[in-house]
Amino acid sequence: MFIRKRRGWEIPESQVTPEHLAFGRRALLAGAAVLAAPIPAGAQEFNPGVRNMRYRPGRDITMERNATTYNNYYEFGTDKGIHRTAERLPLRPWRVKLDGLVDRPREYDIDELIKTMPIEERVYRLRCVEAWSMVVPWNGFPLKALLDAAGPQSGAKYLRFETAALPGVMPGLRQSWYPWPYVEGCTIEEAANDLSFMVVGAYGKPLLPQNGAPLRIHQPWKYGFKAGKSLVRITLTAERPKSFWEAIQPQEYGFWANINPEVAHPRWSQASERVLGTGERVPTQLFNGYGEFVADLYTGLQRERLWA
Ligand SMILES: Nc1nc2c(c(=O)[nH]1)N[C@H]1C(S)=C(S)[C@@H](COP(=O)(O)O)O[C@H]1N2
Ligand SMILES: [Mo]
Repeated sequence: MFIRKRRGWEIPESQVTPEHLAFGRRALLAGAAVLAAPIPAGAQEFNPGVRNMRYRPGRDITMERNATTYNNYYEFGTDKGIHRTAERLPLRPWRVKLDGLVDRPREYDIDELIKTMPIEERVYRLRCVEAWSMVVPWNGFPLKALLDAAGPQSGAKYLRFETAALPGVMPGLRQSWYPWPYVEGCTIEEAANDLSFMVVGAYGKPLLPQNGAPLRIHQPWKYGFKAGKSLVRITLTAERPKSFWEAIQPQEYGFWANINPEVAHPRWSQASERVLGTGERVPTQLFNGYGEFVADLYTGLQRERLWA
């Protein structure tokens, strides 16, 4: 018989207390601290969804500690250790605007949005343009479900993703030479591809600020910088949006930014990647190994600069 192990967030409070008592005084104090700590918004009833087995990472899942302490989130600072600073991000209330060329523009409360979307778990690889990578079990919903709710109009060709810019809590915004807010984009065909995933959790728990809480996108066949964190607005447009990195350094970072080991960054090779937490270097795969699902999107676009 398969006995499903209860995970931490599923244990009712009534069972937690005796458990801590059994471990003695130190554990009791730790337990008391946990019970007294404010419960993160949305955490009480977080639904991690069921793992979608269609997408297999072919590698071990990265340790949660690595995925949550080695981050790129320039609004909080340009080094990888921004997780402490990112705790300042106020996650509730949080509103996400869906507008532009859609039949049903709407401003969602994040918890309303999560309740109405089909939540599942996807174990995806993430490959940063800086040549490191990780494998994360994300919880979220297909972007396609949100598109369907919005009703794209026939003129809608692109999606523009705008992320939060809160000067009071994001020290990085003082670096005023950067074109804040962080904006990303993709075509409507890419957005409708089943791999395009809106992330609200990771490792079965609500997403942490450093990973882009409460809502970020992930398109695993593209370099990580396409994955806008802490989204506040999604706009359907007729024109191709200009992304943050494209605005800063167009020779190095393009709109499409599909992963290709044979196309080097102007300053380094993309042939291999360092796997976080393992000390391993592995070859990078075309489309990060997701070609069977996405290569079709790019037929007839050979004249475009498809690779970062
Ligand atoms: N708003 C915002 N989103 C962002 C970034 C950022 O600096 N700001 N960095 C990007 C980059 S370069 C990467 S590799 C991924 C990293 O996601 P992770 O920290 O969850 O691994 O987030 C992307 N999304
Ligand atoms: Mo990145």
